[in-house]
Amino acid sequence: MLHCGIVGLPLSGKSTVFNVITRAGAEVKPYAGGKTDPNRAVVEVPDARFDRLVRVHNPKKATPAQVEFVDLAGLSKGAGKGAGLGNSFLSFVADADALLHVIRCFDNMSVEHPEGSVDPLRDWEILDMELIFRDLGVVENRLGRLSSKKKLLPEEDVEKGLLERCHSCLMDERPLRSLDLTPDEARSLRGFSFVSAKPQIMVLNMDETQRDLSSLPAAASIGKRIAETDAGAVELYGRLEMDLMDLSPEEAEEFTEGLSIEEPGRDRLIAKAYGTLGLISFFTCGPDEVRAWTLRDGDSAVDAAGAIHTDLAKGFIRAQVVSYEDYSANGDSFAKCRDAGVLRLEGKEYRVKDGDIIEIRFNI
Ligand SMILES: Nc1nc2c(ncn2[C@@H]2O[C@H](COP(=O)(O)OP(=O)(O)O)[C@@H](O)[C@H]2O)c(=O)[nH]1
Ligand SMILES: [Mg+2]
Repeated sequence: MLHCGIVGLPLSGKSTVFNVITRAGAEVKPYAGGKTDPNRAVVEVPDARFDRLVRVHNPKKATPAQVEFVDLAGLSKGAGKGAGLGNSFLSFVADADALLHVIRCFDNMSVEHPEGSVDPLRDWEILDMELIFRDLGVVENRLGRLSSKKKLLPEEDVEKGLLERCHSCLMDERPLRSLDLTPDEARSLRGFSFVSAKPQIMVLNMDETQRDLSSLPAAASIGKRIAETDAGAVELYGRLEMDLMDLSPEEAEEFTEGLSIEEPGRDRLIAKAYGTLGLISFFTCGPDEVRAWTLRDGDSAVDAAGAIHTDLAKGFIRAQVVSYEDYSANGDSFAKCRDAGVLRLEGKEYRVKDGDIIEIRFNI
């Protein structure tokens, strides 16, 4: 299952945000240190299309798309060069498919700040730089190895060129996510698990005394930074939303009066995570099960088969595909879609689209 790692400085509210998203009740505490095992929890992704498919097919089993969230230990300055918990922390980050980066905006005197003051922009940069340092280490290591070889294979030559591009990007203090890579190039770099290449969402963790972004310290520069970044940004009242989970809707309304909360932070974050993280869903429908499966945008029909079962990927012949819109407009039936000429037979290379209804033909 794809999973989203929650990163940030110690005491930025990572476990709080984790609880808001997962309702898992992880420990939240006003001091840093202690437990370093990550908290993990799986959440269902809200999707109206899925809900409708379940109503129509009334299957024995309904399995919505799921994403796992992992609450990682805090990252401190120097981690990218191996200081402190650096290495073990970064190996967890490298495992994640995407990152939710929590930035402390709340100004709560009783919670210490590892850098001594509340400064969202500085914290944003600290974390970005740690990720960049870590990747730089990986790139230099591999480039060193390649250059010590007498003769490079053609594919190693291509790899070297690509890694040199990565190197100059990182030396400019830019994350690898900002590189303009072809899907093939991106795929060939996947094995390195570059942490600065991972899709990232910034979570601005605010206090209920802060009405919106404009009441933050250095609001203008934060706004500018958000506009410049390729990462999405979500404003969240972390602690407030966590406390709201225990209240009735009426009580909750009283609490949130005057704050710019339209939709619960939980739904906003999950939807945003799914979209910004470049995830898409395809569906399989039948009387036994209606299921939403998660892929990365850009994945192929074989990846879709592999998500269902490795055997389906191995014995893949063709995929029968119809878009959700065509499917629902044609009686929610493959037979009717075929009659209407909207059912397609696609090969291995087909790039799956969000909302595709798919049936894999395979032979093993
Ligand atoms: N005032 C306020 N306090 C918060 C907020 N989010 C977290 N905290 C407090 O900050 C402390 C650290 O939170 P925690 O989620 O454990 O941070 P972590 O170390 O990043 O996992 C706890 O005492 C939280 O109650 C917030 O939005 N507002
Ligand atoms: Mg924590």
